[in-house]
Amino acid sequence: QDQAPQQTLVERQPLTGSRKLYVPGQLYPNIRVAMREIILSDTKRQFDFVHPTEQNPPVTVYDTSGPYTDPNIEIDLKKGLPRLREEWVLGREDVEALPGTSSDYGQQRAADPTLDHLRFEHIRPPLRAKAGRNVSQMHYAKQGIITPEMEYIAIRENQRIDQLAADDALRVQHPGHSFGANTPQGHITPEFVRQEVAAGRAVIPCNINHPESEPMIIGRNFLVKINTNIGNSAVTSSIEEEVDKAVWSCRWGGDTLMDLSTGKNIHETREWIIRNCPVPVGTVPIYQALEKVNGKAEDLTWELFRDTLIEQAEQGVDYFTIHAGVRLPYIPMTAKRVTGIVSRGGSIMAKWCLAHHKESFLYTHFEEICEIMKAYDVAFSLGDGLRPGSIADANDAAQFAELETLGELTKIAWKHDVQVMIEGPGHVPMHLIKENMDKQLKECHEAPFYTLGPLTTDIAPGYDHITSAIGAAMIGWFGTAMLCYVTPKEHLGLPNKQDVKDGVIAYKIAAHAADLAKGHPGAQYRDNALSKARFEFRWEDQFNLSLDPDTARAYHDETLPADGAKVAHFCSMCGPHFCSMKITQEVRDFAAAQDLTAAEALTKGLIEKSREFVEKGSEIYL
Ligand code: IRN
Ligand code: FE2
Repeated sequence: QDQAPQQTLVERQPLTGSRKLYVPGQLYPNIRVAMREIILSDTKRQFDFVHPTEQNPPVTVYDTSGPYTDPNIEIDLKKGLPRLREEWVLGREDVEALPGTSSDYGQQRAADPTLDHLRFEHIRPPLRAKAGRNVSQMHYAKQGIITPEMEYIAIRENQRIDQLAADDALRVQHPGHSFGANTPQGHITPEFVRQEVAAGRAVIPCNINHPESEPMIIGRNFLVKINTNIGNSAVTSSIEEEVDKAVWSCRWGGDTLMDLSTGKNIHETREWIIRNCPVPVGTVPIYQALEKVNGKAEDLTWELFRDTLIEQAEQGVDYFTIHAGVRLPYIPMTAKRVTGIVSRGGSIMAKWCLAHHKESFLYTHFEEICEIMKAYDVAFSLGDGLRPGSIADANDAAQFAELETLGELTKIAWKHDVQVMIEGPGHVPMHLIKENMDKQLKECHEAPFYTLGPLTTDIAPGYDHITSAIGAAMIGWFGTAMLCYVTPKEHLGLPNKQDVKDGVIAYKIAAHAADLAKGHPGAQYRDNALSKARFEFRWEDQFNLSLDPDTARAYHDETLPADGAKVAHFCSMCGPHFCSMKITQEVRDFAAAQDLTAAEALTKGLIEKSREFVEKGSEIYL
C-alpha cells in the first residue's frame, strides 16, 4: 500500500573515506558549491631513507548526493530539503507567488480526504514569472547576465582543479582536445557557462519552483551527465520506495532524475520526490495526461495536456519530455519495422494522431507550450518518439525524419529563449552510432543531445546496462551531453534499488570514459590518483577513490579479509611473488639505493641475476 515516506529510510552516511566540502563563489560570495573530498593516506616507502614519506592531497570530486551526505544538515522528508536557490530566484524580482495550489487539478487533489495520508505537509505557493517576464536561464544568458546558478556550475565543473594544479603529477594536459580551445586557461569560467547557455549548446534545468535543486549543466563542453529513471507503475511500488530510490540514485552519481510514474497518485508521488530531490527532476507529462483520461489515448486533448503542464511546472518539474516530433506523416514510416514504435510517449501520440487523423496537438500548439515553459524556466527535452527499439530498425527514415522536426522545433523554442535538449536512441549498433551524433548536431543546431544508451546489441536481456553502456561511452565521446541510464531490468521489469545502483555505476563509467577521451580538464586527475594508490598498495585509498568503494572493498575482502592485507604489497589475484607492481617498485628502490635510473637498474639487476644463475650451475630447475 502507498505510504508517506518515513525519515528513517534514507541513507545519511557520506561515502566511505569522503567528506562534504563547500566552495564559496567569487561573483556571488554567498553561494556554497557542494563537493566531495576523498581523504588519502600518506605514501610510505619501503626504504624511507631513499624516499621520505609523502603526503597525498585529498581528491575533490563532483558531488550529486545533496544535503543527505552532510551530517550537519537536519533532514525531514516531510518538510523537504533546504531551499538553496529560493533567494536567488526571488532576488531577480521577476516572479510572483500564486495563491495555494493554483491549478484546478492540484485543488481537486487537495480537497480529496482519501489522499490525506499521502499529502506532502509543507506545500508552498508556487511561483510564476510576472506578466511579460521570461525567467529562463537562456533569457538571462542572452542578455549577458551571469546568474548565481552559472557561477555555481562553473565552480562545480572544475572540481576545484585549480587547487590541485600544484601537483603536476596529477595534472593532465592533452594536446589537441577541444576543451583547451573552448575554455580560457583550460578551466571553466562563469562567463563560459553563460556563453554556452546563450548559444543553446548547454541547458541548466532549474524550474523556479524547485529551489531544492543544486544547479548543474548539460552540454558537450562540460562533464558528461547521466540521468536515471524511477517511478511507480500501476503494478508495483509505493511513494516511500520511490523517494528512497531517488535519494539512492543521487548518492551514487545520478545527475538528473526522471519520475516516470504511471500508476495512481502520480501527483503526490512527484511532490515528495521533488521536495526531497537535490538534482533536477524531469517527467513525461503525457503519461499523467493519459492517466487523467483513464488510459484512452484518443480522449486526450490539448487543453487537458496544457493543464497538466501547468500543474507540473508549478510543482517544480525542471524538464519535460515532449514528443512533439511524432508527426502524422511519419507514423506510416514505422510500419515495416521489426519493433515498431517503442517509445511510450511516442506510441500514445501516434495512437492519438491516427484516431483523429490529425496532426499532433503537441506540434500544432508548440508555441503555446513555449509560453508555459518560460514562465517557470522548464527546459524542453524533445522526445524521440520514433527511436529505434532494435538493431534492425536503427538509423531508419522514421527516426531521422523525426530528428529533423526536432531541429525545427528547437529554433522555435530558442526564439522564446526556452532551453532545449534533444532525446536520442535507443538501439544502435556501434558502427551506426557516429552518424546519429553528426546528424543531431547538424539538424538540431548544436542543442545538447541526451540519449538512451544506445544499446549496441539486442541479445542480452538481464545485462542491458552493459550493452547500453558500451554505446553510451561511444556517443558520449562523440559529443552527447547526457546519457539516460539503462538498468539490468530493462525490457524485463521495474528496477529495484540494486538495479538503480548497477545502472548508475555502469553509466558513470561510460560518462567518465567519455570525459577522459574528450580531455575534460577535471577528469583524469582522479584516475591518476587511483592508479598511484594502486601502485603504492594504499588499498583503502584505492577503494575510496573508486566509483563504488563498498563493492571494491567487499571484493578485496572476499579472499584477504584481514586488516593486515590492507597494507600488503599484493592481492590474491597474483599472490606475493607474482605481483608486477611489487616487482617494479623493487626495481625502482634498488635503482634509487644505487643511484641509477630504473632502466640502468634493470640492466644491472639482470647482470647480477645472470651471474647468480651461472654461479648456481645454470640449471633452470634447482
Ligand atoms: C532519453 C533519450 N531518449 C529517451 N529517453 C528517456 O526515455 C526519456 O528521457 C524518458 O525518461 C524516457 C521516455 O520514454 P518514452 O516515453 O519515449 O518511452
Ligand atoms: Fe529497448
